[in-house]
Amino acid sequence: MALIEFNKEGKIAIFTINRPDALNSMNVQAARELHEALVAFRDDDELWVGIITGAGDRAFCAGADIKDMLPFLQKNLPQRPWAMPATPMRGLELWKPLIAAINGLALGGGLEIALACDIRIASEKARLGVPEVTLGLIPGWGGTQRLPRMVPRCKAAEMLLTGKAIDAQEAYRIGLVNRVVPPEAVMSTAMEWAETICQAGPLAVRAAKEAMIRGSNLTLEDGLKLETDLEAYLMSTEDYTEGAKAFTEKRKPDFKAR
Ligand code: DAK
Repeated sequence: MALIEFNKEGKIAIFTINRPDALNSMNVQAARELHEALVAFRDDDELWVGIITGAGDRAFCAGADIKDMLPFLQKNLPQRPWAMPATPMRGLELWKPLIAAINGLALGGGLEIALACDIRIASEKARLGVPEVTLGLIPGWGGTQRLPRMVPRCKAAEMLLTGKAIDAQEAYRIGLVNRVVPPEAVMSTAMEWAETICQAGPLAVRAAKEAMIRGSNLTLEDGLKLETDLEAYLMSTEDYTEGAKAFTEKRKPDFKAR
């Protein structure tokens, strides 16, 4: 049985972490499967947007599997960091957009998966936190870096230093999630957002994500240069020709990701 289910609905890829008995915590095998599924998504021209969610109604993901992944990391870090499969959390560049459909607990590595997504839809029942310090560790899939870049620094410090989880409303209030919806609406809301993104030019969507993410590490001047380069590239695409033509012809564009 796959630990990461990979389903396709039109242009949308749905990845489901499938270890509900262990609150969808990520063991090494699940991390490998997530790597493989996301690489397949990246390389499939027919897939434009991805959604990551968790199986069952309790958890999105309760983090790294403490009994499996943490011993593996203890053995391999720091000499063999590459032993850990590359994912968008660390090591895998992915410009196609990802939506986290947070159907329940998002803790530790689970919250870090959500932080590596671009849009986060949370269930009213979700709780989000980085409890690693309570284990004597710090987050290792980017939590110490992405969280303070995403929410006010004092809230990031509160979460990272106490390890205490916050509820979905608090996560919304501090800008950690885009929407909070009833549990039964999490997946349908994520699908609606994905479908909306699929209406836009896919190459433009990817360029917007790339500009945003790479730009956040650049000076404003270098970021503006990156933006110009990406814009020049987009202007050379068939999709832009189609987008502008569709506007003048007062019809919906038929984008092809070319
Ligand atoms: N790992 C392994 N098993 C887990 C788990 C986890 N993270 N979370 C839950 N489970 C398992 C429980 O062991 C239990 O299994 P059985 O005993 O039934 O076999 C089952 O899921 C149900 O959980 P509970 O019985 O504990 O359920 P409760 O409702 O009582 O409690 C809970 C729910 C979420 C409060 C509790 O399960 C809990 O505290 N879980 C641990 C949460 C946590 O500490 N997460 C952070 C893990 S550390 C790195 C990359 C990533 C990371 C680090 C480095 N590098 C690339 C360097 C990430 C680190 C982490 O995420």
